[in-house]
Parts: sequence; structure tokens; C-alpha cells
Amino acid sequence: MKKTCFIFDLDGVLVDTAKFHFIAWQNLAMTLDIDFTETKNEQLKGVSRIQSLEKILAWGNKCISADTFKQLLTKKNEHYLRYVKGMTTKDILPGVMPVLNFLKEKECPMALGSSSKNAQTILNKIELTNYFKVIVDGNSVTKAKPNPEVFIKAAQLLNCLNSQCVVFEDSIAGIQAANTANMQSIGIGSAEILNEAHFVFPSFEEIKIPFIQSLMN
Ligand code: B16
Ligand code: MG
Repeated sequence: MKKTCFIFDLDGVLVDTAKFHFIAWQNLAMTLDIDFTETKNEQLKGVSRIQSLEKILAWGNKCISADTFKQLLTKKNEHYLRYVKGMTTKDILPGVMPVLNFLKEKECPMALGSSSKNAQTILNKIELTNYFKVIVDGNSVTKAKPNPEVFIKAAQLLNCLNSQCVVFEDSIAGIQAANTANMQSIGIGSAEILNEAHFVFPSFEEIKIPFIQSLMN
């Protein structure tokens, strides 16, 4: 029998970069005179950089040129990367390391499945690159979450059936992507927001090893 494979989202699951994305988008929205709240930010989690800006502009009923669009994307990313620059292993969210170490010890295949084009930079900063046999990020997919491409690609590269994959996600888009791929979805965050997930935990700290064992073949 094949082993269960575990796919981890990055932003908001392994590290709290979701707050940095929020600050950078909020700052950009402010300069465009667009109202941007935490509720709206939920709709950007897991969504690609380009689609995030498209959504913000639509919320503000703004039309801009292709050149300005590109400039704004660069501006947002530069602002975001200023926060990323200072990241260290201390930024790994509580409860993550015990689960990663347990899965590593049991030789369970693990992949990263992130929409971020900065995923590799962040993984290096927090020294987690070596935990993942496979890394699929915003540079290797053509369709962003909620499209399941990122997770399907990760499963293929792990040589694992979709139905044998477990996905940890903090975003509505990511949970939808995992469900569409016929994978088990574990939401990290609010049960109200992530109500489509198969299981939801407020944070990784609440995920105990017996639960992880219950997911394993
Ligand atoms: P970047 P994840 C996603 O990462 C973030 O949740 C989302 O807010 C961000 O817009 C997207 O990555 C693209 O990120 O601008 O760094 O390429 O949660 O899928 O790990
Ligand atoms: Mg995320």
C-alpha cells in the first residue's frame, strides 16, 4: 500500500507571511484610494499576485494601464520582500516543527504547494527547504488556486494518487483547490471561513500526532 503524501501551503500555514501580504496590499490600496479590509483580504489568500491586484482594482472600480499595473505589482512585491528579508527560523508558526519532524521520521513524502513566487526565498530563510521532496510554487503553475493545478502537480511529482494526499491550507481558495483535486483538506484558521475543509484547526498547535497518524496509511 502506498504511503499518504502530505502537501503544505506556505503563507499562513508554515509561516505567518499572510500578515505581510495584507500590510503591503493595504498600503497599495490606500495609495489608490480603495477601501481594503481584513474581510476582503481573506479573498486574496492563496490567490496569485496578478489576480490579487485585479480583485483590488475591481473592488475600487479602477481602470489602469498595463504599464501601471506592472509597476504596482513590483511596488507591492518590493514592500512585501522588505518584511521577508528579516525572516528567520523563529518565524515558523508554533506547532509546525513537531508535525514536520514526525512526518520526516516516518519517511512520509512531503511537498510544498504554494501560489507564491517568493516561496523558495522564504523556505531558505526559515531553513525548511530540505523537508520537502517536491516544491511547487507560483513559478511552476499556470493557474492559481482555487484551480487545483498546484496540488495535482505536487502529487504527480511525489508519484502519489490525488486521493492519497492530505493538504494543509489557510485559504478558502486553497481548500477549494484541494477538494477539487479529490484530496483531504485540512484548514488552518477559522472554521467559519474555512467551512469547506474536511477538518479545521485554529492553528498548527492544535494538531496532535494521533490525528496525523489517523491520516496515514
Ligand atoms: P507572491 P500561499 C500565496 O501563498 C498567498 O497566500 C497570497 O496572499 C499571495 O498573493 C500569493 O501567494 C502570491 O504570492 O506575491 O509572493 O508571489 O498561501 O499559496 O503559500
Ligand atoms: Mg496560504
